[in-house]
Amino acid sequence: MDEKLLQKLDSLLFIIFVFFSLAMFSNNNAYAENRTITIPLGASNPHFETEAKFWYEPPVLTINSGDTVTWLNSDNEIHTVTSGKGISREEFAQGTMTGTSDGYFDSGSFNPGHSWSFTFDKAGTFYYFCTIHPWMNGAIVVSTTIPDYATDAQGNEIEKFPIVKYTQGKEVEADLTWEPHVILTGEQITFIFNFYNPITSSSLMSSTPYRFVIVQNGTEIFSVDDATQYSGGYKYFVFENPGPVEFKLEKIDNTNLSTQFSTLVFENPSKIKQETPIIQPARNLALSQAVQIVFIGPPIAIAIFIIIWAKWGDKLRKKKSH
Ligand SMILES: [Cu+2]
Repeated sequence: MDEKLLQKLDSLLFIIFVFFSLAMFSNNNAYAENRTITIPLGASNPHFETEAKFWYEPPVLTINSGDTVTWLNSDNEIHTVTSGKGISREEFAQGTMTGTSDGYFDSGSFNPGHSWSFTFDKAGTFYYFCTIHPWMNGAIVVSTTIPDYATDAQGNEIEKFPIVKYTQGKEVEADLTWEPHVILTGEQITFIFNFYNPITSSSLMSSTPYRFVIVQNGTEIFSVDDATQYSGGYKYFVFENPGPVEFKLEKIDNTNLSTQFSTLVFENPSKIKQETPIIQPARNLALSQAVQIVFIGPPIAIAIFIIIWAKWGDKLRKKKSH
């Protein structure tokens, strides 16, 4: 092979390599991420002279549902990460020394150099503070991305409804569909199913007994014994909580035959607490900016004036002397 061809092959391989790396990278983004918040040096100091810009850095972190946040204590004091509302600096000045925890999460005390993690599976805005230094405030904003297609509990797209499944020994074919396909909390979902004989493809005789069960996060949340009418049946259900769910059709025809299906339930965006958290800075940054304008502004203006004067003034003077 001549050298030019080899070079072309090389660049082609490189392009393929880059393409696959990018594809893998974007794939990774579809899954839960790990995010870090640092408790900086000086975070325990409630006064303006602390070197910490914020008690928790970043003070407001936006993540996706399923992401894990790790708080790293880089200060030289013990701290906590406790959900709820701490106190403002004004309240601190007035002598208030306790925040109000809401019980969602609590790290307990953790030492300098140590960290604590929490996985957020609920969407919403969650404030937190340090119970030892309650002026330390932070917030996590958890958003949910709702796909426009249904998936199974593992996140694989369900390409066709009804979903066709068989009992273990292929004795019965069970077809299940639900509407709407993407399930949101608080919305009525209609389940429709039919039983068939897989060999003859004909419907099972009418009035086939079955049990319809819904399991969410390992807990049975709905169960009903019924019998089909004209080989099929339907059920309604409203989900209260987001998370993976399993639908089971059991005891088909009073036997141990069963099939199961799975999907994800998403938090209804209309029910998510939408709030833009405002966290006070540790240092009074507004003041220091004002100081910068007063003390740095005029000297810069004077310097610019001198430079212009030196350049143009010189020329003007030369012109006059000619
Ligand atoms: Cu603290």
